[in-house]
Amino acid sequence: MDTPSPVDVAVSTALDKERTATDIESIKRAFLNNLFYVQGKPVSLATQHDYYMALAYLVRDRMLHRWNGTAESYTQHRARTVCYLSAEFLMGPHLGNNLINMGIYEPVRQAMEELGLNFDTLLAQEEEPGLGNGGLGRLAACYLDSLASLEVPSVGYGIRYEFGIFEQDLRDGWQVERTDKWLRYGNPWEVVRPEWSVEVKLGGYTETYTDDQDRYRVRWVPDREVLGVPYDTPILGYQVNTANTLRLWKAEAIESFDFAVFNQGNYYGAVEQKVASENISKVLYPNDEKTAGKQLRLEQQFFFVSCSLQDMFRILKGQGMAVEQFHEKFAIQLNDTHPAIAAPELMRLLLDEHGLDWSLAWEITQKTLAYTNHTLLPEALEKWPVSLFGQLLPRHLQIIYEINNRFLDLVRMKFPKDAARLARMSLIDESGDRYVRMANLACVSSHTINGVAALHSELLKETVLRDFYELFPEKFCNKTNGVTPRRWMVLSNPRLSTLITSRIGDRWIKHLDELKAIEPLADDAGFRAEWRAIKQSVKRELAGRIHRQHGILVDPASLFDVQVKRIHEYKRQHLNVLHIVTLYSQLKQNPSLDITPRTFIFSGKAAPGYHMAKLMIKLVTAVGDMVNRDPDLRNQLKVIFLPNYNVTNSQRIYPASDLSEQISTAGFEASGTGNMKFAMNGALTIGTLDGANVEIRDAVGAENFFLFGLTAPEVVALKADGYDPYSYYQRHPMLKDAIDLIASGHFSHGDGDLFKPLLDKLLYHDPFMLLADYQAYIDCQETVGRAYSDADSWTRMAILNSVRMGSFSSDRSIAEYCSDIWKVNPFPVGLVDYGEIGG
Ligand code: F55
Repeated sequence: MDTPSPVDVAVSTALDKERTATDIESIKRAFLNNLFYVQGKPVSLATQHDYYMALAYLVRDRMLHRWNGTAESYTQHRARTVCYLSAEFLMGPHLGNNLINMGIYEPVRQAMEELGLNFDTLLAQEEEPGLGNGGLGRLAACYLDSLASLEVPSVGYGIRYEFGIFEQDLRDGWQVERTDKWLRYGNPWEVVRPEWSVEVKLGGYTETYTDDQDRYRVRWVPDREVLGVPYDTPILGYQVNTANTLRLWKAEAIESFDFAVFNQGNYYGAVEQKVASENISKVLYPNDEKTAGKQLRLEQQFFFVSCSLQDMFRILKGQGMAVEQFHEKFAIQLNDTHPAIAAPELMRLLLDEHGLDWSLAWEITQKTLAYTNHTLLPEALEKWPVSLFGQLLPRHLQIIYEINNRFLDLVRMKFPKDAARLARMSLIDESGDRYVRMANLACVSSHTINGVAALHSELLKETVLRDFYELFPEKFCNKTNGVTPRRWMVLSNPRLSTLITSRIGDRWIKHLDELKAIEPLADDAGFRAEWRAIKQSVKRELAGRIHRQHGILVDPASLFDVQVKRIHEYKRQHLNVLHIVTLYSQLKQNPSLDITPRTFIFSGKAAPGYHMAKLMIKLVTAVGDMVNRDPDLRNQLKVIFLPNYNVTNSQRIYPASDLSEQISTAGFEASGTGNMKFAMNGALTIGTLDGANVEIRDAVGAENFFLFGLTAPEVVALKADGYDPYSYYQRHPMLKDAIDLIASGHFSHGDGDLFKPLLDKLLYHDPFMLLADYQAYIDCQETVGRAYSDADSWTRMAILNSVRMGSFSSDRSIAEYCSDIWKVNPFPVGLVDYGEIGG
């Protein structure tokens, strides 16, 4: 513990102990105080949301002690800091998570119940910050939790989108989007820091000049500037004093710029500029795994990167450190290429603003940056038209050209007379219209490049980044993804967590490997019965919700067969549908057939412009409409599409699942993280050898995993051979039946055209090889059905899945990033106990 300074003592006596106490009576008093004085409502007029706000503020008060102490301690000791740069942070609701990590979940629940309030209703009031599309954004959120829990100094830097990922409604079975107005009723978790605002330049031109030491210099003369205002959210570690920061930038107009126009008498022009500036942080682009290629998107990327780097220089200076020490103070991780503009921006700041020479600036840049790749899909590899890039960031384009010249010299030395290689590796694509290639830029500018699962990291080296691997083999490594057990077990599955803790204590929450100690209990009939009872009760709860919200009755004893994730052809939700239609046909042809009763649950958003994905949603809902109402099926099949998949809803789904669908075409899903959340909660996986499925299967045991389908090399080989999907349709009668039934209009009120685009693509192109994997999938699902009918053996497998998932904690991933990439150590924060000193 740090020795308290006189100021500490002075502050501590001024601190209000009412704002730190965590006993039940103090919590109740603080709650009623906040309701009255912060929320400004008497009890008689308060809504559930007012109660939520009063509660959130008392929790925030109790975090500030740690947050301030952490900031003070890092500053004092100039701690080496990880900066995680990400265009997305899919945090999910904060309240429950903060209560868990602070260790006050139970007293707070009790205090609320004693006041006659329903605690779960209060938790449900929070509008989740959905500032991400899916896996990549949620991974960033899990990593912040682990960084704080491992006591690693770190800042998450991103954009405070006014509108996060759209909300999804279903109308007539089709997706319709609504804007996500998450800030409508205020955000109690953030603190705005206007004093640390920074200015960001855009557009204009560059000019050269000689400085007072007669050195040749470049100056960027922008044609507009915007203000970046930081909004900070504390990120509490689990049962430690560390509270790190998520710093999100909001774009605002710079007053002086407004006034310039205003003074010319152009009032509307001034307001227009204000609107244009604020547009930068207005809305999250909803395209998962596909680049938009829009100028505003590049503006967003540059905006948050420039703000963040300028912030780092401010911190460096504030701690009395030299610009030359930048890479000693900070390790920057690029979450995919969205922040890759950090390379030329850091170079510009070092060269133009801080006067370093090229070689030192480049050394610092390379020693600071590391790059994580999240996808092999070509449509997700970012590239910007050179013309657009040069108009918005003229100085950066110059710097990129210079990086490229020097880099291509290196390539020429290592691979003489290899023009094709040079053209592939250039930072500029010149094969047609000219583009800046962001992945190439990230590879050249980083000291380390990683994939997110073992298979993915290997495929990166063999395919999209092969040339870079041949040039820089030492830069490449793997960091298999992980997820935080605090949110994905303790918070979302309290009953299962309590059962585990009752047997092995609670150390597993921080050391997930220790779940292994439960393994012998898989053979204990009593333990299995308890496990099963918990699964049943969680399934009953979800069934109740489905009934209340969608009017559909599902049997909690049926097999809950679940596929929840973004809707994408490579993830193959339509393969799942083909299985459902096959079962449906079999039951219709033989109504006395007994199958394992199943409830198929789907959830997920489609990118608004991705028509095929939207048609896939319509297909699921259309099949559900027929299946759910058909008395012939004797309730053996139900198909539900749960709208608006988000963190909040997913927390109710994973714990209630029996079967986890991880059925992407092998070689296409970089890792997957939902696969981990399911398995931790005791769902068995049906899956391909794709992404992290491979490692999950190794961990839980092949005998506890339902494997099917082509392997990644087989997918490549079959494609090279000239894959003919139509021949599979002709050769497999059940497949033909299923496709013909959909094509007949059976699920679309006789409209045989509705699903034609989807079916034609399967029959004549099938880039994701559903038809090749169909029979293996059907056969494997039959094995699943039989396995589920032996409840005891199923439960045994479920337990083994869960307790063997130790290495998929994001704590393991982050520990590896820290030691192998960031070279940063934990820095425990000793808290001055203000309460004690204050007496
Ligand atoms: C979002 C926007 C663009 Cl322009 C491109 C990609 C994305 C995006 O959300 N990608 C994404 O989520 N990728 C996923 O990352 C996860 C975390 O590493 C992986 O588990 C998953 O396999 C991968 O698809």
